[in-house]
Amino acid sequence: MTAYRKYATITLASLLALQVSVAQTTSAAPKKSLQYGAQYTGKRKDTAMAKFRTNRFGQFIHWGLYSIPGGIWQGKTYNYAAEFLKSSAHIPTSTWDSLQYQFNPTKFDARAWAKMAKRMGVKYMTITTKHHEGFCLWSSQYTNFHVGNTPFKRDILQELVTAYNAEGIDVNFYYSVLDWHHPDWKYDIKTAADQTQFLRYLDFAYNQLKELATRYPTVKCFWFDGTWDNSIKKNGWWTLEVEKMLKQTIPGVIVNSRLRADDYGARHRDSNGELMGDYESGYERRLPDPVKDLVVTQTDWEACMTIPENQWGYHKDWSLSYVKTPQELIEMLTLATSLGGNFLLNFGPQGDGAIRPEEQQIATAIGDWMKVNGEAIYGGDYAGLKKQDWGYFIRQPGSNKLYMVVFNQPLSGIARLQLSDKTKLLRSYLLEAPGQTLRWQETQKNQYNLSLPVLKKTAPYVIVLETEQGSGSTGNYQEAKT
Ligand code: H76
Repeated sequence: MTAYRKYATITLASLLALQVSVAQTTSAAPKKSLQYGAQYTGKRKDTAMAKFRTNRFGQFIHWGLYSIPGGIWQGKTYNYAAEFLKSSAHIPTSTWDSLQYQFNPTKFDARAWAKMAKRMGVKYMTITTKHHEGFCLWSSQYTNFHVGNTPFKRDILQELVTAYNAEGIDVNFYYSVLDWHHPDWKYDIKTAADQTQFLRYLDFAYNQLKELATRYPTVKCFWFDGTWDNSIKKNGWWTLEVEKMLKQTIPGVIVNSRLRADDYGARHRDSNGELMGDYESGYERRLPDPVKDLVVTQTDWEACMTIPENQWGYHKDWSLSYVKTPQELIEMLTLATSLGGNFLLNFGPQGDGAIRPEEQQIATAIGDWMKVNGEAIYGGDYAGLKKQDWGYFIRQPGSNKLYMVVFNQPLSGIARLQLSDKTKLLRSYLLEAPGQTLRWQETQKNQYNLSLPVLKKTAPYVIVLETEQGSGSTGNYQEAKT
């Protein structure tokens, strides 16, 4: 029996306790005393986290039994997320689970997937080891509901880890705590018997996570999902125990904020407002506002994004919602980088193991752009400057370069730059054509009009500003006297 179990009784008692204990500290705001809250404040400073942060661009992969029906059941198309088909079409668990015997993705080629990812320019890949349906992409010793018991038999997770790592791409594991297959899963805890049953589920999930961390030791991050139900909120102790166990098993491993709940059921941020886990993972199919949401720059964070509106698993019919263009996706990646966050772009491979042509085309288009402009993205960070009309500033820490990613080409051919009062402009050029220097003039204090290159193309482009920290202003402008 796992050692963490001792917390279970404490937690059951705290469930019933109505009184919230508040410990007064010497600081102005009273802090609640928490056993299961944030473990530290601010950003992690170790090299594993620095690697995660400099990766910036990742590939999300949703693959499971839901990839076989692809959003269509008994001739009827369901527009809701394809990986939710069991729920949307009210399919009984035993019927759904028998898809296991149809799972035979003969076109699956882990090396081809990894090559496509490499070409697209991602530095990490996050794979659904188990989604809400409960089906495992590895041969888990804790359930029979796994890929080893399909006609395909092969350990898909191992093949993916090997192939992606061989391309130099980090692999992260998505794990859904919510589980539609396991008989002991519960959405809420109302009685002691509920808790007893749910503890069996929590043991199962804990054991699976330990198994994943032990069997696939190169995993860099665990990406938890399906943790929003009351059952988990009432067992915040378990989320901390999982975080600790994973970190003990794999030094440096990263855990997203979505796993965590504290003593009072607060999620992502604890009852004192501190981020739990290592990075904020609440941005799903949306991005922070680059003007209003600057608070994101104070922690590490990652946004995950679908290509259609809300399809993660493979859906056969992409005509049912708006499908984002490569340029929109590149802008999202740039926006995320400019606010110090990562961008995780989702792919839903087909039930036969092939990747749909639309996704391949998007990957190619993004890869073409990244090949030329990736220097601005990888390792890029918040520049501490106001959002400007032409696009996004990105800072490269430890370098004297500021990058401008231009999405809105001014008709005037002139971009207005507001730099900080200590930034002196030395040289400016198009990233693609470093030999050709661009001209600028200071028009107000630390505000410059930069003459953009005349370009025939319509794609976003990057301008490099070589700078020096010192006195920013040239003084060559005249202020009005009023
Ligand atoms: C709701 C929900 C889940 N969270 C996203 C990241 C997908 O996995 C979706 O199925």
